[in-house]
Amino acid sequence: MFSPIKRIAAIHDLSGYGKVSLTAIIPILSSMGFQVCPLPTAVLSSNTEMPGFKLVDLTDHMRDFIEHWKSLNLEFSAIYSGFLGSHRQIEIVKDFIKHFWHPQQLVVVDPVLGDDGHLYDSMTLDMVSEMKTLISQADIITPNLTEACALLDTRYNEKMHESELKTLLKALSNSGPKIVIITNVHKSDKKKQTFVYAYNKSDGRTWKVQCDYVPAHYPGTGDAFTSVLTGCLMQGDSLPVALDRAVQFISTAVRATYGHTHDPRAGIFLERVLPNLSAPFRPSSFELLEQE
Ligand code: PXL
Repeated sequence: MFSPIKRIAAIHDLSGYGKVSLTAIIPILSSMGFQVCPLPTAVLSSNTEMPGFKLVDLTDHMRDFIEHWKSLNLEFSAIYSGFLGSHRQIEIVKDFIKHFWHPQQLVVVDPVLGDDGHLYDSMTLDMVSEMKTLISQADIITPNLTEACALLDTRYNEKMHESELKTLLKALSNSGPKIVIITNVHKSDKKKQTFVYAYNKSDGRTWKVQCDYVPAHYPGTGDAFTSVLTGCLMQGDSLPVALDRAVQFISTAVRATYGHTHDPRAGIFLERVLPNLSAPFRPSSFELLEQE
């Protein structure tokens, strides 16, 4: 079915409070000019960092929803998945991509599995194996360092040397994705800096972008980062420009939130910075590391 607006299937949970998943993804990609079609995996009262959250799992309804979309002959310019709650949900996403895939499409998989060297409590080794097969169907993946190591069965080391990071990037791209982006990387010599590394298999170039350090953790910044990155690439930006715009957006959002007296578990004040997505781009920190 023809659409004058590019459509994105977003397979994520909907958390009523605390800016994560669909409540971050929809406003970001809508304000960048895309029509987001959410396929919710679960509905939660809040993100899982808020104590006492309530959850309704929608796994049993996802296939029915997908059948309806098939009957409408929907086409998507992008498919974007994030946190998935079970082995079955990962299988459903794999089947979704197989059915709705077409050559001009961008398939973005954020393989949410863990952070800081540990898998999240809800993740099983079985889900890690299933995630390995899901990333093989993606064009772009955005693991953090913990997830990159888990997907490659490599020991996590918080302060990896740049040469080891390049090995991880290439090993992950060998499993399928054209673009591999590893977020949240700390450097051994500079404690208070984090970086994003990216490898583009199509031109053999590796990029590094430096992120501002703020001593606070806000859930949902990964979802916001991958959403801005996806939107920028779909708007026609090059990979380094898309990375730079996404990093700058998150950094501004975190700074806009940090000065307030605010429970960080509730996430960033996204609405304060959404208009920045329409601002002219000013390159800041991207750096070419290597070209094969
Ligand atoms: O991707 C972040 C995320 C997604 N979904 C839920 C979450 C979080 C982070 O806390 O709680 C339900």
